[in-house]
Amino acid sequence: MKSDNSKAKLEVTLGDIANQPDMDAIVNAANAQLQTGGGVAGAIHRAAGPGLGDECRPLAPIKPGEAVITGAHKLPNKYVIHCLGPVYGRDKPEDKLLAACYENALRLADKQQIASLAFPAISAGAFGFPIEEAAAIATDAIRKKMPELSHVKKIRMVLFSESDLEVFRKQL
Ligand code: AR6
Repeated sequence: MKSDNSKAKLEVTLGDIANQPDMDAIVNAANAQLQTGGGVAGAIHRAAGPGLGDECRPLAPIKPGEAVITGAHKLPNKYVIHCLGPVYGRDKPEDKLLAACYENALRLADKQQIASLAFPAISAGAFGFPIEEAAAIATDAIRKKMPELSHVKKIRMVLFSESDLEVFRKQL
């Protein structure tokens, strides 16, 4: 499903964020230390190999809402943008911090002249965000940022289950 504006397009799909070979960059739902973990961070670091953790080490720690960019190592992409989402119920204001992840990732991508970027549902796993809230914040933040983007032409939300995909579809 696609939602158009004059410049960039937003689509949603079911899949694995570590297997998006047609995208220039993927976003990691990172931990503060930017190292491997469960969920998205585990999948990305496993596929990228240990070089990603090595490149990340001097960039850590990051704070909730922040984003940093690295190479993609053995992944089929050019870049990985690492975002630390807020922990639901702990990092406040969680809605603004989650929106900041999407805004900062898109700003970094555009600065790097990246044309296509895939996001997972940041904070909607181990960090406990209800998927409905996470989807509303993510799609709203992306849509607000889209008109400002010069280089990013394609934004993809990659969801890990049919039910999460359906929640995001309803937002579009
Ligand atoms: N591709 C796409 N989506 C995925 C994948 C995948 N391979 N794996 C899980 N998801 P999470 P968070 C979905 O926990 O909530 C880590 O351990 C998942 O179903 O990866 O931001 C880090 O080290 C959920 O909807 O990220 C951090 O400590 C969404 O991606 C912490 O978890 C995010 O789940 C970050 O927690």
